[in-house]
Amino acid sequence: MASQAGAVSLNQKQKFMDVYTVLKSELVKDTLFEWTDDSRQWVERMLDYNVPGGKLNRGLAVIDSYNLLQEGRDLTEDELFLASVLGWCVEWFQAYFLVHDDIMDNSTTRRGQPCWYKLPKVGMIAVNDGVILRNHIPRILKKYFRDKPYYVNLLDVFNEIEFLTASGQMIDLVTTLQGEKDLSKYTLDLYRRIVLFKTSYYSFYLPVACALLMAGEKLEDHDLVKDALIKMGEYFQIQDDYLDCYGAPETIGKIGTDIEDFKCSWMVVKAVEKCNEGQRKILYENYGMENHASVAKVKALYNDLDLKGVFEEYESSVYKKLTATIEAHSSPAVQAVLKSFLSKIYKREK
Ligand code: DMA
Ligand code: MG
Ligand code: MG
Ligand code: MG
Repeated sequence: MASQAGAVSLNQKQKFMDVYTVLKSELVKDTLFEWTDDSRQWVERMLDYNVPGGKLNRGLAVIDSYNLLQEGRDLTEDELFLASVLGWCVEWFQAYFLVHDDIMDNSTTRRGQPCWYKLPKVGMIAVNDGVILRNHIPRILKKYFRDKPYYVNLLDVFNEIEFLTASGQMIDLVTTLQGEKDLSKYTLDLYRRIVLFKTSYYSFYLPVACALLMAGEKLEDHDLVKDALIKMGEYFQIQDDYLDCYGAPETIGKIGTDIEDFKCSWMVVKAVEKCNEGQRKILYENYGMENHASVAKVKALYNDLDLKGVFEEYESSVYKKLTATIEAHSSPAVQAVLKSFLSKIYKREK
């Protein structure tokens, strides 16, 4: 059962999906609430639409990391099930943030289908659905982990990372408030601060933190692992920003909105850094505009500045740096966890 770093078999994915089905059917029978056929159907449809349709990287990373931390020892069925449950908690967490993120970013598609709030029957009910998604996590954790010595630590890590992620979303959104529409505030420092909080903690640190807790470890003893994961999170969000502009919507499953939304994206940070006076004027006049012509002008400017080339250079240099950081790590198991993450995202196209 111990798998190669980075390799998740189809069988493993299917087993993981089976756990989703179990969790879903338990949640719609949760005796704390008085269910009707309608409410049960709503939640079931909402979960199927928003929880399992992504790449499942974060969820599977919990199992993969736990596995690697056991250094080749085969997992028991019980361990595999519990690690899968934690993996799904991370996926539920992500679904909650994405449902709200798409409303706030005014997005149209996600994972190759309309965003949940875009469905005519859903609309702003999606706000409450997000809250329900978030509240499913403590329901699941209580059922499976209440007697574990690390139960309170699990609850705590989800709470703290929710706080950090929501704070990151806040600065991501608040910096776009138009006012004087000042692009000069969009520096690499501001960018890093947004990304650290909105993406790195939940996407990279949370899955490994879950695995560490389940393995009986104290999170305070793993600050170096956390640092390495957070650096990878920054690389991951830079890829997300690059793909927002240059990714194929059929592949990434979503249509980019960063230019229209006046986002502090890595692309615009680099553009501000590289442009001359004339180009700066074009950028200021067209960034953050809804119309196609303005978006096209910004994209043409990105091409003129060769941001594709800048990105490719960044990608190969960050890969080398991350590899060196990982290899400096003392524990082979931890190295394997980190390498597995890096290999999954390096040169990703979706
Ligand atoms: C993603 O930022 C961050 C969270 C917490 C969902 P984003 O808006 O760039 O993500 P996406 O491109 O997937 O909408
Ligand atoms: Mg978004
Ligand atoms: Mg967003
Ligand atoms: Mg994005």
